[in-house]
Amino acid sequence: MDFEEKFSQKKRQTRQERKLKSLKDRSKYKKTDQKKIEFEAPNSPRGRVISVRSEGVLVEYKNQGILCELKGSLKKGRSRQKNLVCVGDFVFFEPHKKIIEMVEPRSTTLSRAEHLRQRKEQLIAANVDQVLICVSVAFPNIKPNLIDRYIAACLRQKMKAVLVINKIDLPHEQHIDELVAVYEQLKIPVVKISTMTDYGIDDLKDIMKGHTNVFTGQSGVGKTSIINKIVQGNYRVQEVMAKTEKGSHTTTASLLIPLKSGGYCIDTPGIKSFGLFGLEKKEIEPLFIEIHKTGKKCAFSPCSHTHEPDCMVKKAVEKGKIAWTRYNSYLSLIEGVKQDYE
Ligand SMILES: Nc1nc2c(ncn2[C@@H]2O[C@H](COP(=O)(O)OP(=O)(O)O)[C@@H](O)[C@H]2O)c(=O)[nH]1
Ligand SMILES: [Mg+2]
Ligand SMILES: [Zn+2]
Repeated sequence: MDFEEKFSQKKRQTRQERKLKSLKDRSKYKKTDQKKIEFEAPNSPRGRVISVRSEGVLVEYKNQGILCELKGSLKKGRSRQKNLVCVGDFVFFEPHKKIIEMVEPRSTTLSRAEHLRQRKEQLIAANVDQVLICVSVAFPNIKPNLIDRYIAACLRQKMKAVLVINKIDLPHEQHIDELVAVYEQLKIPVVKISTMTDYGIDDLKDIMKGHTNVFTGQSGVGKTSIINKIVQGNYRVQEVMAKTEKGSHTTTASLLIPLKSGGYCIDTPGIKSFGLFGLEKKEIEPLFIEIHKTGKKCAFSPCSHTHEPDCMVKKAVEKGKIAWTRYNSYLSLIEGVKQDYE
């Protein structure tokens, strides 16, 4: 076979490969199409929920905010959710009566449960692809347990997690670098910022670009202040009360705000606790990727990494290879499930 022949054979091959690939791609499209038509979209306009208020549901449609009511029959349906509609939802509404007829199936949800026994799930935001887990170096202090629960929730829903460490301008006692190393090892992007000095704000803007981002974290960490910086907005920031050094809840309802660079961000009220709704014991370990990986080498299988002998996870924690804060967070979820299911 001379060079010419070889060359044309190669060309044919790649052409065939390409054809095969496009065929495969097309079948993929078909699947998603099928997924999309699993629900029957009404002929009415489709908007996105900006905020849920006591007066009604504010829906964005063609750059306008329309205050809608929820259709009565939607309210009657049995639901495992405490709230039927939440920020980020895509909804179909009747434009004259301004009534929401249908909530589009959600691609992702950020939700919480007060505790695992709670029957209803509280939806925080829907159709979000990136969760910005906000903490501050001081006032309030960092709670690794809360960070890890958010990360677990992100993995469960296949949303991206980003750790945002705010108030870097303040003197801080906590070992921030250690914390950063723990999460960077887990391949979670970490950004250190300050809304006071603007440190890191541009990096955060880049990370947010094109995504539907939700800001979560304790009250007082600076979520609303960060959003004000990013969108040059003027949303109400809380005053820190001198006595308790804790803020009052200023952000009372979640709010969806469009970004100039494309995408959205959602502000949420601070929460005190974050439980994963309907979490089962067997789900927990894979949500802690380093524990899951190390756990494959344990003597017992399955190993809960709590009391079993020759547990490689416990050994790794003792050696400092797995952060004890992460192990603690894992234990706290296991403990929570135990109380409720055993
Ligand atoms: N020192 C410092 N204070 C900040 C920073 N960002 C926000 N704050 C303050 O933190 C408090 C809480 O802010 P807020 O945005 O309401 O927090 P949220 O409850 O998470 O929305 C306010 O008093 C802000 O002025 C920062 O980068 N550095
Ligand atoms: Mg706020
Ligand atoms: Zn083990």
